[in-house]
Amino acid sequence: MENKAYIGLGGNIGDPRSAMARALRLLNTVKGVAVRRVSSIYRTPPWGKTDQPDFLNAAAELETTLTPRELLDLCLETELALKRIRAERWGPRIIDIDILKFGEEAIVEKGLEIPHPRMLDRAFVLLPLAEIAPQLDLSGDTAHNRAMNADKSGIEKLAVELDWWLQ
Ligand code: GSY
Repeated sequence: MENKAYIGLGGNIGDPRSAMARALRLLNTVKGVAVRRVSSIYRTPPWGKTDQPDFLNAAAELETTLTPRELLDLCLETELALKRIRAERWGPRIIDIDILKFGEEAIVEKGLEIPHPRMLDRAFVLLPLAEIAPQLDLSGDTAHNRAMNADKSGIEKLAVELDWWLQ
């Protein structure tokens, strides 16, 4: 069965724009996964550990026949393929790929929580997500409303696109 899933992408080391584009290309090559919509890129101040470079963030809509766990494994494999090393928990990273929503599923398992438990208070997730799915329900309110009410200080929508389909 096809499900609609939303992922958040981000990074703040090296060339995060290129890493996010490569990640989407890799995901799109997998049988049972199709990238349907991709947001603009946002430059966002670091959240949590603040003494690190700004991040670039984006969101994408996927259609998939994978299970949530299979999609999670695929996201982790894709991070590894892009040489992500999981070092410091809130520290700098080449690429981060998080499942934000997966159909109407609510899952709390070891290593897999959907909807993403921390997205509602993070403008760097909500802004790109609301751009591609304004009416998406996020715990009883739309992504659009959640993004409108989020603290957007320091966030800038970039004029350049995430040209993920280009080689
Ligand atoms: O949770 C994803 C990694 N991350 C980010 C991020 O993607 N963007 C911003 N602005 N801050 C972040 N802090 C962490 S950890």
